[in-house]
Amino acid sequence: MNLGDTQVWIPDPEEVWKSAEIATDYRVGDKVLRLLLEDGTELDYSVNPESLPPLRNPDILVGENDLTALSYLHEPAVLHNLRIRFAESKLIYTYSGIILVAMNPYKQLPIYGDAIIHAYSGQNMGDMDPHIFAVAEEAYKQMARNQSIIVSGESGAGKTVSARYAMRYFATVSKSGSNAHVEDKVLASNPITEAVGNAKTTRNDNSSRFGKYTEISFDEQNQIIGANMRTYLLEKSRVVFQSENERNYHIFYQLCASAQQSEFKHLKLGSAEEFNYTRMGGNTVIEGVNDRAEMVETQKTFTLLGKSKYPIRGCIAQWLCNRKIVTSSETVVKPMTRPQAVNARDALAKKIYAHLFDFIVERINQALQFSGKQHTFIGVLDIYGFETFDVNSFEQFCINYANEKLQQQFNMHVFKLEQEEYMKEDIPWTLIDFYDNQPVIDLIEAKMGILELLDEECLLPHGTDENWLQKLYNNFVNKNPLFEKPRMSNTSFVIQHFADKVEYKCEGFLEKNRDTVYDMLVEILRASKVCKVLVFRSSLYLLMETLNATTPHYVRCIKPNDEKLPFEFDSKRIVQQLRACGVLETIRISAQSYPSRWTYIEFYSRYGILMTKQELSFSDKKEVCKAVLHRLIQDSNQYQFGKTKIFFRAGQVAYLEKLRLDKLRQSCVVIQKHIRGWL
Ligand code: AD9
Ligand code: MG
Repeated sequence: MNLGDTQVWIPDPEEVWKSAEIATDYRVGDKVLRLLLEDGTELDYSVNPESLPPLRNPDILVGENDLTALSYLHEPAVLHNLRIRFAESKLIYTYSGIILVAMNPYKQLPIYGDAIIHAYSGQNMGDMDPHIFAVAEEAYKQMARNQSIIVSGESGAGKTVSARYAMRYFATVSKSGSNAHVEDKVLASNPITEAVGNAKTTRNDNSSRFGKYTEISFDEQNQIIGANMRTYLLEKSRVVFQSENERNYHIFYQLCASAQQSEFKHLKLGSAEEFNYTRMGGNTVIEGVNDRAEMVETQKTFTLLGKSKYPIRGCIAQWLCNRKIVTSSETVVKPMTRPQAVNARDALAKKIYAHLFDFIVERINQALQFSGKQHTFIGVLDIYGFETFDVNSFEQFCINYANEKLQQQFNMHVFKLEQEEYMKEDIPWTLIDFYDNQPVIDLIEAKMGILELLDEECLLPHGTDENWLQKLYNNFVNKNPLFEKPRMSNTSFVIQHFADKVEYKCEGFLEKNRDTVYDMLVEILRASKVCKVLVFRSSLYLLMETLNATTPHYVRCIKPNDEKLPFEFDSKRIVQQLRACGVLETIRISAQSYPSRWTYIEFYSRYGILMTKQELSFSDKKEVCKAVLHRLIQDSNQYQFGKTKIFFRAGQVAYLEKLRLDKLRQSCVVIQKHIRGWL
């Protein structure tokens, strides 16, 4: 085989993949390739004779707006295509089959105005450039059934911004004269929850410290009638502790910045620099953000949601309460040690804040309640993606567990349904060994799994993090391949998640788990005497149930660099995220699959014009379809005949369409000739 001049990709420590050209003839069985690199240097590259480096796509395909349309489908092809679109053409959206990949541009782009919304409204996804509005339109169009838009990605990748745009799309396209304000109210829920649930972190100045699922309700005319919101896992520790260069929740700074305003004077607040809880991170301001002006906005949205239903003063009294606790640390009563008192104070502050947060969400839900009949809903899920830090604790464990569940749902939707359909249709097709993450979910949630052991330990009067960890070691080390004990540590454990291995420190698991379950536990124990433990798990379970009953649409946000630089493409960071979010899995399956499917009836009606008299003489329509395809497409690997459908490989339907169009044109010419003859 002569592969001279062929373009390939080879691994590179900096760029992940770099382009090279095979410089000399390559013969099958050779172990070394002479490569010509882009900088003009030559390189002898050892290869496994059976597998050459991944091949480059022809230039004509580069820049495709759907990654699954590439001819060679592999990681370097995907990365290169995204680089060309993002870094060169400044296009932030790309499809990967059913996923919308959204790269954060870190720059305001003129692509979100009402005119653009109207341009997408009513259009087909395939006819328009990839966009969050195209995904929103797709969900809107399919509203005969409940829909969901699942937005995920790591911190700062653009989830909240994407979710906001999707919601704005619905509000704009469904605007009616009669119920005009309801859309605005639905949108107003965003700034309020952001004021109380978002904070500056080192990764994102406006980082959501909770997960949010907003269900927008529509009536039979597809008009918004209201909404309902569920929140998950608010980060309570932030109320009492912030790392360097991070802040507490925005609302504290907004209130402090507005301390001198008449409506807040009675709170006797001072500057954020004065309070331990707000100055701990070392910097109380965010560049480019005016907290006082933000407070005005927050107030405006409170008002929009209906002042009477929204006792803003009542809420602020609660904030005040929070302040008072802060100062009480100096006047702690004697019998407690100072650390104990500090702990008690912090625990109370966290509890109050969590209650307040829930209270606000509840009030927003009340304000968005609808009276009419809901026909369908579109749910928008904005939830943190998979997380792995240097030190991972209970919070990361919960987040990653939630992501395992979401990934499984995604797998179910894309891969399993896909494969099941081939099987149902009796198509000879090898099962693709996609990653099924059920085993890791079992490790976490099955009987005697990590969570059950944690709950048990929490119920013991002298339960400790260490005892619990010891039980994990006893139960899983060398027994479950997804669980490991780190060699150098007796205080942590490692889980092999779908995206990566993560080491969790056991410290604080019991307390934090108790914190989430305790109130509910007591209630349940009281009510039923049955020790059935709920955590976060029950709300996660409910969320999964809800999502499973909808048609899902996936948006995967990618953070292109850690420096927040506009249109800067950091290959390493991007590949890491593509691997973690399932994009590369979809690519792999697309490469082996049949993207177009037609029932025999559909095919027969559409392509009747291509059938010969002899083919049409068969009484069985299926036989007609088979005969015509055998004649028109020589390579029988390009299609498969199922029980009820014909499956086509990429490009085949386009080819048939072209034949059909040519035939129609010919027929037109013939008809015109006849007409002329008559005249
Ligand atoms: V976190 O997990 O809540 O910490 P998100 O939600 O993924 O995170 P967010 O949507 O808040 O990230 O985006 C971070 C910042 O990126 C925004 O504040 C914007 O400055 C920037 N961003 C994100 N998407 C876009 C966009 N489509 N256009 C312009 C964007 N800027
Ligand atoms: Mg966010």
